[in-house]
Amino acid sequence: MLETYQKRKSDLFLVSNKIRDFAIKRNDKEAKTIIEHSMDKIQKNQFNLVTLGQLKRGKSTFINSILGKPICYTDILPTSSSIVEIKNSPNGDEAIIHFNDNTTKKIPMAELHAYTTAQFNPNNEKRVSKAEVYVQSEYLTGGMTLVDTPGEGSLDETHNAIAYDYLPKADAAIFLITSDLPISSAEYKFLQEIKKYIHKIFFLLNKSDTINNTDLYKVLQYNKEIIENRLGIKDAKIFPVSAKLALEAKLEKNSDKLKESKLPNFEEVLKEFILNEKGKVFLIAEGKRLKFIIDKLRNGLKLEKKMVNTEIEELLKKKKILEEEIKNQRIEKVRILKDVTRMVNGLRKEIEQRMVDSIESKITKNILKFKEDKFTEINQLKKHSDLKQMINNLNFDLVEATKEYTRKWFTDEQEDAKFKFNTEIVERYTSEANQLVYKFQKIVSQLFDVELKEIKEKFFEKEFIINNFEFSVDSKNPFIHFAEWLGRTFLGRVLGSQKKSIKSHIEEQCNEIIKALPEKLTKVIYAFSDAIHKSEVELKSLLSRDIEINIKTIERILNRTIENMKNKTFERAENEKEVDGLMGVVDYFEAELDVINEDVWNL
Ligand SMILES: Nc1nc2c(ncn2[C@@H]2O[C@H](COP(=O)(O)OP(=O)(O)OP(=O)(O)O)[C@@H](O)[C@H]2O)c(=O)[nH]1
Ligand SMILES: [Mg+2]
Repeated sequence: MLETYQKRKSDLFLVSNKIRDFAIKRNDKEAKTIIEHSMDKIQKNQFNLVTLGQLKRGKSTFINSILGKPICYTDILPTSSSIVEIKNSPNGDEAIIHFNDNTTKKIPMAELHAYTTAQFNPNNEKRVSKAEVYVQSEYLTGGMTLVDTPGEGSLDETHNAIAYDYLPKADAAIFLITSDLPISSAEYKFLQEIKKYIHKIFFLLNKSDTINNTDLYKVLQYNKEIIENRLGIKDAKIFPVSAKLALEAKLEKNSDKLKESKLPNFEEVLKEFILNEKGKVFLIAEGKRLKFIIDKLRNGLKLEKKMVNTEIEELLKKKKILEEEIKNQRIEKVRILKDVTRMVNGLRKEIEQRMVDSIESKITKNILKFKEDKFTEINQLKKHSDLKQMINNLNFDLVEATKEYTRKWFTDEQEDAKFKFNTEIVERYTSEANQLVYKFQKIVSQLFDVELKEIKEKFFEKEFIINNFEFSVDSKNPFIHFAEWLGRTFLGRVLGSQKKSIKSHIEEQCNEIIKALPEKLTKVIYAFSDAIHKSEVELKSLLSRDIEINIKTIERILNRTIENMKNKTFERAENEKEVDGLMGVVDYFEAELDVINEDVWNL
């Protein structure tokens, strides 16, 4: 399936390329710009799938197992010391080293380890910033980049920073833990960080060959519980694998061993993900855009054919009429853009105010309820040991609960803002801009007595989100020393008085958080308002572009025809034949595109 998807993508790229050449030949700058933008997107449909984890979990081995060959250096000692980006190459293997001073150097693959490992490049004395490796693999076609990172938790602090710095560039992560150790607190902390940047995380329980199935199951359940309940990653899928066995199996072409490595189970899910979450939706959108360009090109040719058959005096007269309408169009365009600004400003004010107002009902109230629930729980506790256990989790629970309420507050507001922005602004002004475009087309249609296809393109679909929204709560844990104190003194104390001091501690913590909320959330509110403003700018530029493209396309065809006619060698019949020929070419492009679009739907 993945191969078919890659094939469709490259088909789409090839058709785009042909249409672009056509647009260039026709001197159609507007069509050329839209197609190039689209081609750029198809080509750059880059997806960075990054392996992450503490040191020695088998990240590099895993990458090799996926590729089926030993590309990344692996060792029993801390190894990987820089980022290695692995990309597709149809022309065999090669590697490019990037240095801190922005220079690059091509090297044979066999020398990769000399630049990217702590053993052969200690303290990064060669000043490497990253390595790019080109190999052929079905996973890497169509913009997929696999990224190997240095393990987190190395004594060499620079290694840790390298992996952290890469997080904003990652689209999805494969997080490796191992079967022989339950998730550690360092892993937990690293994951909390990763979660802020990366929406999709796959968990691999590597080295499954080192323990028996009963133990494997135990570790799996334990880790799942932590990832889901403590980290709040719902329905976490953890795949037990043995990267080592899988690599051996692929090299030996041993299918039983490959099955034993359990890698194929994960590969299936990974392929499905690449295809569905990234691919299909994207290809459908780009296919639609190309169809839209084809309609535009055909309209232009129809118009040109009519113009060729009109006398020059007549054409000049019509040009005058059009120029008048162009003036009107531009006045209307400015009016639409101004209206958008005014409406969005209003919406932003409304949303900012509402977000401030709802902190009380959506967050503060819930924190107070959390407090009351804890109090009830404490009142019911009968044993010192239960109390102690509860305190151990208290800080964590409070912080997580606050984050949850805040997240809910934010997503509610975001949903609402998105709805209002899309219905009250995007839809309304897209429709106004569309009408303006149609009006012009209609005038042209009537003026030249030619039927033009109405191009119904929804200009803009808005998804504004502030990326990686995360509300942080200070992680200082006042309950830890409290728990210690309790451990030392509970023998001599009465349970009741301990409960009382714990309650007042909770009270204090909750109050502190509630007090800090407005200031902390102001930043979130402004960032959100800013994201809406960015969407406004984007919307205006699209509306303006589409109105202008419509005007300019028709102006260009008209001017070119008039220029041609002034030329002594102008032959009406000759010109008409040429336009007919071009129309045939456009029909052919369309047929080709229809086949691809249908295949994409059926993927
Ligand atoms: N038994 C077993 N050993 C494995 C497996 N995967 C990796 N190893 C071993 O674990 C060690 C570390 O593997 P690497 O791939 O270098 O680990 P890494 O996470 O890339 O390490 P750093 O880059 O230093 O963070 C090597 O000795 C591997 O052979 C596995 O599935 N089973
Ligand atoms: Mg490594």
